[in-house]
Amino acid sequence: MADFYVGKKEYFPKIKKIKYEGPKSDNPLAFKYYDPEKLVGKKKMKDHLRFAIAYWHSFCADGTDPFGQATHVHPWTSDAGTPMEAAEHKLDAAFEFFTKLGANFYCFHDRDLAPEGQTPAESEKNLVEMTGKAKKLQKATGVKLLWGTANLFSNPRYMNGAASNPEFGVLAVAANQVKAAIDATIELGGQGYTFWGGREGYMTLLNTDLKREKDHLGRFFALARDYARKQGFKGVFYVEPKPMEPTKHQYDYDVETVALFLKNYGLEKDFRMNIESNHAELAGHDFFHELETASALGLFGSVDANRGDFINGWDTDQFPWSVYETALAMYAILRAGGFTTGGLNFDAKIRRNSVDPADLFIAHIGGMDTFAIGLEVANRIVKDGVIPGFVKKRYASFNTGDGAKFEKGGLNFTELAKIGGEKYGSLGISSGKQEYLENVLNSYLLGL
Ligand code: XLS
Ligand code: NI
Ligand code: NI
Repeated sequence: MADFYVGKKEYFPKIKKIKYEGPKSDNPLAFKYYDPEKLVGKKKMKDHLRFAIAYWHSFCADGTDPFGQATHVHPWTSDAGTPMEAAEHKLDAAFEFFTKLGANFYCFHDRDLAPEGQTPAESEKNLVEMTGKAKKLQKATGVKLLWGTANLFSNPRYMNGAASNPEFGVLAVAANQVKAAIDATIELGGQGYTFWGGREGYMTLLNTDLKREKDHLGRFFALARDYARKQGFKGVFYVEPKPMEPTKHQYDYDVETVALFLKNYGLEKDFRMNIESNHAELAGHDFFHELETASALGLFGSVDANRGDFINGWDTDQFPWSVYETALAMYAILRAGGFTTGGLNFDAKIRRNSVDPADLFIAHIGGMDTFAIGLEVANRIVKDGVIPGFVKKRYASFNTGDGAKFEKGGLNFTELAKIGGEKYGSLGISSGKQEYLENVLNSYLLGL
């Protein structure tokens, strides 16, 4: 990876390459725990964590919220010029940021990278042009595309959904857009392509044919997959579950719901989950639960790394900060075999009132350190073996004898019930040891 990239203009002139300085450093612009080259188990930290930057939050958002105007005045957007020139400035700023921070990957929506034109053809032309420029910068810096996606929720035409829109024409326009976004992803060597169903859901069932909409969504995914494969796409498709917001109910509700959806429409071989911490919470789960569930179903893929707020019930998209959450998440990820095509994409935004240019760096540094701590703790959980060992022992009665027979399908229900009758009275009562296990986790965390 190039030390850092500076285009025609340096957008963060006061910030140099971010370095690892260790836990004793008080430099807000240094890593305290994320040491990219450090070996954790068999892999380097950077290869375990595969950090990616979300183009939309970091380079397109401007602090606007439903109650107020922009607060982040980015030099790359305020620089005068045509929309395409502005897109180029943004691209320069983004690659300067990726390389100064030392993030090896990024993710984008088509509309983040290139402005929408007057017609689908013009939009595609813009995207092709910007893809060419991004490809050059990827080559110059070594930064890679983790995944691409299409923004099928901002334009008013998608107000009733895109692939689940009640009007066929809108669905077809969405296909036109996704085709171009897939082409761009392939051109940039993207390792994945993501579908997040922003408005694929409903506001009220009074006006909705739920079955037809789901069928359309399933067919749309299958057609997009077939197209991408035909074009030579070797990466993974992700669905990113989220239960609501902006719709009242989103069809990609949570991991279990999406798993069934994928199976119903024959998508389970090509699709995996992109799990976002904040979305898990909105679905009434925690991050650990969603990761474990995906892993149990063989559908773990990638992660949108952020966090919600325990009090607020919306997608606050804050930067990861809870080391408990990241420790458990990394434990689930290690057990799932780690990332292959996926990674940790910071789908997180600095607060509206974080207006110093350095804040974008500080936020990501904090998120990266928080995940580095999580990785170290998860590695200790695995290495020390107390927690996984306890879990293994807890199920030991299924390892031999009738328990093993049951697992292998060697008992019918009458036989099983008969054993139950015989075993009654000789049952062991064993502790679940939750508090003990929580204390063990604490000892790893605090003993770092
Ligand atoms: C919104 C989603 C979105 C996806 C990409 O809540 O997290 O940002 O990650 O479309
Ligand atoms: Ni996301
Ligand atoms: Ni989100």
